[in-house]
Amino acid sequence: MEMNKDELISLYRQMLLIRTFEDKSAEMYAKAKIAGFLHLYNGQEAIAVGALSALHSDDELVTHYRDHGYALARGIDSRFVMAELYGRETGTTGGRGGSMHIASVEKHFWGGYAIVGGHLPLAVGLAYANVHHNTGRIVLCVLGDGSTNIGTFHAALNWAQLWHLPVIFLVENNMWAMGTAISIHSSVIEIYKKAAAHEMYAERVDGKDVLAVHDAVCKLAERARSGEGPSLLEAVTYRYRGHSMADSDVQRSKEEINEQKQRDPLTMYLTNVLLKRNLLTDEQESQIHHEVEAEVDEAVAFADASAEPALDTLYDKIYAQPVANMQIDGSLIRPAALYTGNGTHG
Ligand SMILES: Cc1ncc(C[n+]2csc(CCOP(=O)(O)OP(=O)(O)O)c2C)c(N)n1
Repeated sequence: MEMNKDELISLYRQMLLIRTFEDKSAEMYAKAKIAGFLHLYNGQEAIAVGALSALHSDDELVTHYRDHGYALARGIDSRFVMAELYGRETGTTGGRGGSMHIASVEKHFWGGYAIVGGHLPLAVGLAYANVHHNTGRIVLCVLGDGSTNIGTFHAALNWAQLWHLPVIFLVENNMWAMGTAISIHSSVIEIYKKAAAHEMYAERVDGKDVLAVHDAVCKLAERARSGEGPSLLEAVTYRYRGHSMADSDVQRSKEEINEQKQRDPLTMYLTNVLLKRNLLTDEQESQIHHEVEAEVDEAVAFADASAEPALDTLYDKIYAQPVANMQIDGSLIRPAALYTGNGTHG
């Protein structure tokens, strides 16, 4: 898919937004504004931006827990994403999910998932449902290299291939699964080769090159849409930060991290594409920086000003009925509206 000048500049803006958002999230985590787990996406931005720019905005998306970049690249308002990290009622899932569970029904983003590989069968189900209802939509399922060692990986690939479902399994190979290097956790280092066990079409791409990712996903999306079935794309990348904010990151050497930063996806795209082709001036670039920083500051201000969910809504939007009404901090917590049949939630 050929992109015009504005679209090419937009790829850079999106990557910069993700990086700036992630840096700000780390800062807010350190200030204890954000609690729980926080897995940041620094270094991997070109994959989410390249992949989603190759899909229709209503194609189905389901990801692992490293999901903020996908939410932003899908066009979810950064204020609502930040508010979700803060656990506020204005967040994407009303503050219930937090960092690992950003989701938006409206944007066909069915969520980040915390259970490694747990979302792969869901992606197969989504693809099956879309074929059944003849929607023309395809599914992008994002996972990490470590997730390809888990049973659901093979179960999902098997069914997707057997039923020729329109799903792209996008593996972000950032060389590490938590603190375990790929050479220690996987018998196959070139992850795309694992698809061969299911006779599934697979490719490997430079995950730091946003245009290469875009082109690869365009091709695989076309295959899926024209009934040629599923595929697996391995995007080779690197994450700059530890596994999560709780990780002291002692397993990786400083030399390795610094070497990886020499091929930074944002810098490479800015220098080798936008500036080289005269699509952007230095002034326009610094203007984009200012705009992005202002947007992220606004997201933080919005989250700060948002309320926490009211305690008496604790059981709203859940599937199981609590055993009985209970008291927390002197407040009566009532069963979910879903079960009393008088609410709008569920
Ligand atoms: C079923 C399951 N087992 C273990 C964990 C703990 N865990 C969380 S992330 C992770 C590593 C996943 O690595 P990878 O798939 O490469 O993704 P990355 O974090 O590198 O993006 C593990 C083992 C989990 N969340 N779920």
